[in-house]
Amino acid sequence: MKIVALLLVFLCYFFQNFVSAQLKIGFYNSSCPNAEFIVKSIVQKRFKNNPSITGALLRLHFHDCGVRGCDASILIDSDSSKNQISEKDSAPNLTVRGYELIDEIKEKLESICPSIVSCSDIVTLATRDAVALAGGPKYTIPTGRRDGLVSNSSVDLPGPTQPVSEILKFFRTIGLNKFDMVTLLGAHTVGVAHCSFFQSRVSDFRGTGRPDPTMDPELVKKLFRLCNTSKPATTLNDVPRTFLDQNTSFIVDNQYYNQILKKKGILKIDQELALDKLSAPIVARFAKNGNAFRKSFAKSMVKMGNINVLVGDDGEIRKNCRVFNNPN
Ligand code: HEM
Ligand SMILES: *[C@@H]1O[C@H](CO)[C@@H](O)[C@H](O)[C@H]1NC(C)=O
Ligand SMILES: *[C@@H]1O[C@H](CO)[C@@H](O)[C@H](O)[C@H]1NC(C)=O
Ligand SMILES: *[C@@H]1O[C@H](CO)[C@@H](O)[C@H](O)[C@H]1NC(C)=O
Ligand SMILES: *[C@@H]1O[C@H](CO)[C@@H](O)[C@H](O)[C@H]1NC(C)=O
Ligand SMILES: CC(=O)N[C@H]1CO[C@H](CO)[C@@H](O)[C@@H]1O
Repeated sequence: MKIVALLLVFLCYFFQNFVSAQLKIGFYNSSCPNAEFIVKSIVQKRFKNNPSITGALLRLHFHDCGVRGCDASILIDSDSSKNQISEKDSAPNLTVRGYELIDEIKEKLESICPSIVSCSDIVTLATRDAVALAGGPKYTIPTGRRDGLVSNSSVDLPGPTQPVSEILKFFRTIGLNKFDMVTLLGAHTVGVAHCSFFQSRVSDFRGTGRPDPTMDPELVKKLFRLCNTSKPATTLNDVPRTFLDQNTSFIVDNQYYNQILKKKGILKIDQELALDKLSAPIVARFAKNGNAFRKSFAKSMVKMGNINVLVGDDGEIRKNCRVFNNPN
């Protein structure tokens, strides 16, 4: 009897450890009860001043989760003294923004519950809150992510001129399917793109000397004028930019799908999504049915936020999101 009881206690102990080593809704309920509230209030304050933060966070979150999983690897600063180039300084991460907001939230959380809330959870929660503020779906998201110990500049995110089938291959490698792909590209319902990513579509498309025939001619004219500036840009951030969703540019809604059906996709991949037979039926459905998009978006965002997360004793809880606790 005694042995059986002991065994049971032992098993329960193991089971509990196993169960706790995963993401949970309200992971910080007792360790930092105000964590989610604090994230939300700081995002709210920023959103009031500058609603473009939703686009910034959505892209930041995707670029984090799309490389090594959602582990805040994108937040690490390069260390030039040691010649260490981190993920944020790799080519696909150019113009990713929102880092200072994450710093602000982290600083506040460290002051009330030091070393408890991970940077990867902050990015995930802040993105969730910014989506809701921009009129998108509200959803609960499990927490308990831990921060990674590696940030490498050799990053393999696909570019905007790759065909839908190639983009889909990438999504599959990170555990997402075709529906997730079409849904998550709907994040281009907010945010901006710089001329460097679409200029060839409006001037010299694939060496033809003409614009991309799949773009609305009025939009071609507008973007041509926008990008044909005489001012030389010194950094990529000086390059002119335009809204990815030309109609409801600050609202997380299904207008993106309606715009691409009107040939008003900005990036090649946006337009291709409406044209490729792999994705066109889903695009048509979301364009008609805003509610279907909202439900799908919440679901796929939760799924994206779960990619290769570190839990339990893996990784660490960074004190400063830009540096590892023990850099070397
Ligand atoms: C793999 C397919 C994707 C490609 C090729 C792609 C490509 C791009 C490019 C080239 C830009 C413009 C960047 C700039 O000019 O600064 C952009 C912006 C953006 N992307 Fe994507 N993207 C993809 C998937 C996603 C996903 C899955 C999300 C989020 C769930 C996302 C969210 C955004 C947002 C919100 C912006 C605007 C950023 C801002 O306002 O600063 N993208 N994307
Ligand atoms: C935290 O609280 C919420 C709301 O009361 C509850 O749904 C959730 O299960 C709790 N999570 C944990 C890990 O205690
Ligand atoms: C970064 O990635 C490259 C290519 O995959 C690899 O050769 C290199 O060792 C990695 N660096 C670190 C610090 O992990
Ligand atoms: C581009 O801009 C320059 C001046 O900045 C102007 O002279 C030129 O005509 C423009 N090109 C076109 C095709 O509009
Ligand atoms: C812009 O979006 C609104 C609201 O979603 C829609 O009713 C309208 O038709 C759209 N306008 C254009 C020009 O696409
Ligand atoms: C190579 C490069 O220009 N990387 C940029 C990546 O993003 C950071 C933060 O915005 C920039 O400071 C880097 O210059």
